[in-house]
Amino acid sequence: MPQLSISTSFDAGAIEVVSLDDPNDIQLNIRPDNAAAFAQWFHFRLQGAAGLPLTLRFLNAGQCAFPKGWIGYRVLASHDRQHWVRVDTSFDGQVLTARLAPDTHSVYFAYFEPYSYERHLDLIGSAGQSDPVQVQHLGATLDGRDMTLLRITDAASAVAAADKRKVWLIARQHSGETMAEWFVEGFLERLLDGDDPVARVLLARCIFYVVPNMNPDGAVRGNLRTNAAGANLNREWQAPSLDRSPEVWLVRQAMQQTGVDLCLDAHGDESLPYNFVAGTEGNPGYTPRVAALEATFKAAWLAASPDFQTAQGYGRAAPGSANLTLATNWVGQTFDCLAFTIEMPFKDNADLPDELTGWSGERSKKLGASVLQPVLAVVDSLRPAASPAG
Ligand code: GEM
Ligand code: ZN
Repeated sequence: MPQLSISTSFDAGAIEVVSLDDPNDIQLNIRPDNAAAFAQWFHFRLQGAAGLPLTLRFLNAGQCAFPKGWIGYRVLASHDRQHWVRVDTSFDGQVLTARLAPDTHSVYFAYFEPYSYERHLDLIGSAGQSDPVQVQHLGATLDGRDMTLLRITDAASAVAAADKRKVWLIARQHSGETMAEWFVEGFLERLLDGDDPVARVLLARCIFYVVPNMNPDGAVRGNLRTNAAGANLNREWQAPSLDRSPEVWLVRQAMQQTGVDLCLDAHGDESLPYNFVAGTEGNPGYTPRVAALEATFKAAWLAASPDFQTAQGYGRAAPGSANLTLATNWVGQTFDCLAFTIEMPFKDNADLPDELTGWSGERSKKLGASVLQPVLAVVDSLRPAASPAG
């Protein structure tokens, strides 16, 4: 009988092994976040199975945080940790089953294409080499990791800093939504491309504030949704605390220092196989001005990327019903500004599926690059024109 082994001792490693005795019936459980009940993220390495027909059964899939997320979902696998492909997967309402015959004795599995902390540090390192970028330290997380903010603008622009629009992009409050940090990577690559005319115009008219990873502790711990203390950061924005949600506390403090004219909060959605946005229509302070900006932004994104759509999403919130503990709602309400939650799928874009990869890191990067177009479409109307003096 072949000697199989499973390991998770690496960045975002997470699985519980029930039985490895039979390659055709590998039994696993998806484990919860370290200090919260949310369970959906998995990432592990299987060794010793080259050429064997494998069946992996995730026994507790039906009890995970988002069981509907398994309907139409396909597990990701990689031999080299760089290239990830979808494998044959089924879900019977309780058990998620994946079947494959790996080519090599080492194969990784993950809920979505991982984005490692080392890659996060490399992203900051490479961005910091560009003239428009200032790398700023906001403070430490509970596990002692850096909360890093990138301040990005063309300092030589004729537009005075005080007149530049403050555009915030935060990502990965929910650490298992790794597509969010892939999105930021693509956004930054285009924004820092000196040959890109849209990027050049935006850097002249805006100051961008980018937080590539809002939840580095949860990311390394292999949490789906929460930080080291078990806090769902996207429910902490009304009253963050340094001892439970320092990540939000530090970013909120920075926003209050800089001001916000547009805020984008990048996430992933377990169930809906689409890219979409959720706005602030449920906020008590929602106005026709913000509604018009939302329409312009969405129309421009539709024109810029066939991977974006507005037909599917969370639906409109009733007036005044918004939960102001969510980043997008709190920022929109506090700064009377345009603010969106951006959602990408763990599954695929059902309107434009890719049989081999489904939704992927690379496609998230392309979507992140495309969002510069809707930002350009609204940048000159984010605030009402100043009335003439006198
Ligand atoms: C979501 S944001 C929830 C927004 N819901 C509606 N109806 N606008 C969350 O935090 O639960 C973001 C995410 O995790 O993807
Ligand atoms: Zn999220």
